[in-house]
Amino acid sequence: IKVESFCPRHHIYNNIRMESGIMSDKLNSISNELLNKNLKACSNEECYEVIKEYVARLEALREREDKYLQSKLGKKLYYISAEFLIGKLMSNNLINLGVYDEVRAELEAAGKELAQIEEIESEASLGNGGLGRLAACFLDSIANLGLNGDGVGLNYHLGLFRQVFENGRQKEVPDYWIGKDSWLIPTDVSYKIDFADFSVTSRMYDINVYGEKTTNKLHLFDIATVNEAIVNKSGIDFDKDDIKENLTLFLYPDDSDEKGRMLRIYQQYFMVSNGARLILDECRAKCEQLNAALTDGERKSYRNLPELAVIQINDTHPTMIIPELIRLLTENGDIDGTAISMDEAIKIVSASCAYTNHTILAEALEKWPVRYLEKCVPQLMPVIRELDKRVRERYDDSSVYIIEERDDDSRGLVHMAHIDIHYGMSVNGVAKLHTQILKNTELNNFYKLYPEKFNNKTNGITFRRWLIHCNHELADYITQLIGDGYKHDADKLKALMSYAEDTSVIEHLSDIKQNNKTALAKYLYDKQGIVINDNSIYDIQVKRLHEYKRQLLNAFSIMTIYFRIKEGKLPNWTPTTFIFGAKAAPGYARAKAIIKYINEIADLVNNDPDTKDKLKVVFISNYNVSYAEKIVVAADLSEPTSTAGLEASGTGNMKFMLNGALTLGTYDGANIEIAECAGEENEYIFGAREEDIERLKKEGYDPKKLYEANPEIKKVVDTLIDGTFDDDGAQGEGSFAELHNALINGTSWQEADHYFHIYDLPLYVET
Ligand code: 26Q
Repeated sequence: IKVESFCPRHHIYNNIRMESGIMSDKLNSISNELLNKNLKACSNEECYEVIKEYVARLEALREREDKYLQSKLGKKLYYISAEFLIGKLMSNNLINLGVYDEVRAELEAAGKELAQIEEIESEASLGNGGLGRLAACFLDSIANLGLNGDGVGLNYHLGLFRQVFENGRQKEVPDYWIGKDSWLIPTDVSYKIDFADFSVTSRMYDINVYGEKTTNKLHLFDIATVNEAIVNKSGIDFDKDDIKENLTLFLYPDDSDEKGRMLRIYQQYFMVSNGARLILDECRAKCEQLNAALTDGERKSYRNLPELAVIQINDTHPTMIIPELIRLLTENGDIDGTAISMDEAIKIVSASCAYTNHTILAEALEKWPVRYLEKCVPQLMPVIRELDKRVRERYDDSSVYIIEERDDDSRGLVHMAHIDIHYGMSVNGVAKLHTQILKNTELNNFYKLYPEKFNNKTNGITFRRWLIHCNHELADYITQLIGDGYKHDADKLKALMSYAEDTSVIEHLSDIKQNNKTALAKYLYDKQGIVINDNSIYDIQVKRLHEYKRQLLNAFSIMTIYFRIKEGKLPNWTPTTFIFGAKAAPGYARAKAIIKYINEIADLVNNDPDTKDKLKVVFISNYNVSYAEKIVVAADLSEPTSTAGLEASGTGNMKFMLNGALTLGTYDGANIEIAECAGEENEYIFGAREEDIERLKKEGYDPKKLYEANPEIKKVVDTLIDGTFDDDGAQGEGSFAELHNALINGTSWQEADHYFHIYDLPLYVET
């Protein structure tokens, strides 16, 4: 039976599922069995263990509907990705298994709080940002749609670095996440993977991905010889020499800046070679099962791979799976031992692979020196050369070749994306504008060759994590209003439109927002000792730190507001808390300078008696998925401010909008489609559009002129160099001066204000 409990503070009914009228006793019986004590007597750590065991038992007992068992024999998606930014899993697993309310109720009855128990779980930060989080969201959605699809990736021992601030500057510390609290399940699957001078033995670990009716897997490959002791204690440096010890030690913290290349190739090959073998083994197993009921002429084999598997290549990081599959098929032949020719292998693999592009930033497009590949994985080079040769035979245009000839010691560069486009069946961008740009400019030469391959798949987010899990109050209230069908069909949220003018509903929604704001204030205080006023507007920008995302624009705008308040020009200013969260790639000096600059601004405005009650700037350290879950629900304003044309999609923008924040952003990526869906009145669009940027570039953009003509801009931008802030004594030649120079004068390798901060600043401030 369903019981509703009324929560007077939140004026909300909570649905609690009870069985036979008595509170469920499932956790309690497990704790008695496992730990020999009542749930009440368990510590939070023990409760966590009990919940994990409960989930494992639910999984073991799950009824397998015939439909889903059948689908496992059919075509399967392999989403192969160097990153899966899955975050914490406990609560999501409970939600997806449909037992969240029941577990929470039993814990509450035993005097335990689920939120406290969540703190026990270490977060799996196996991704840098959007690309890795997208992969994790897709896995959740695939499972919940009841589709047959698994993830394939690497089991990094250390996730993305943990960020701490020292004197306002980012410092990276290692993030060990694997412990007894992790959801990894060792499997028997193991392969011998060959590199040029040595081999390693892999082991596959699985993480279950629960859908409403089916369970899929995230397969993460690892080796037993990784040595965590080689990590330099004071930071994230480690001994790069012995691949056997460091192969899966670290997730590369480079979000588009190139670094640590050789090891990156070892990692990529290790991932794809394991993935390719797993895919072929599963294909063989399916063929054997299917063939039992088929006659001679109908028998399935590797030649039927495109009917049985589709391999989605998440950016170019797993691209080597194409030559690796071709190599395995041509070297080992078909299931029955018959030979597979190069022509046939290319045809089979090309019809099975699809590629997603996530960026047009030139520095993020992978090009590997032939010399590196020859040194790490020489077995792939003959295949890559063959693929290149075929392209050269068919096309004159050297811009579409796979191997770019060079006169240096690289012996040529392999353009990974070119392999995907020529030898895959689909190329997709991640938002309408991004796909348009791929077709019309960035990949236009390829679009002309293969128009039929290009398509758009605008990104999305899983509602289960980004609404139901992170905003229980809102989810419960929506359920009260429109039922819970939206939990598996997001379109059903449209039913809320009938309440658009209902003031009591609107009031209730703002009460929920207020509760989330208060909860965030408390969390920030408990976690980082930060005090914020929960009656202020929360204006939030959380994402990786990158010049194109333009956190610096936000910083300049805050300084503009600061000066205007000081000059008495903003008498009716509503107190606002600006919250930043962002990690910078460790080698990305400018991004790190921007973090320091924002921390300096915080120091200034938070302590100035003229502004401290009106402006508060907070840079939370170590922004990650768990933080995001608490932040997006509390935001009044979201700030996706990228230079138009450069944010392929963005997905944070969707999380904020879903949880009722307004948006102040550029006409870029998925912001455009969000405005189309949610109404332009809910999205405050500012600044140059993509076509304006193109025009400005053609006409010749001169930021120095704009800066000199506008005293307010000049004053703000000059805070980088005029002594307003301490750049650790480096005045005039430190990291702030470098930022200033890059904006106003440019450098030998980049024109001034490459990301159009100065042009957009007044438009942004006004909006
Ligand atoms: C490349 C070479 C060597 C080492 C690292 C890398 C590397 C690592 C991570 C390159 C790129 C990334 C991550 C890219 C990323 O997160 N892109 C984002 O993808 C999202 C999902 O599609 C989009 O919403 C964002 O707009 C896009 O920036």
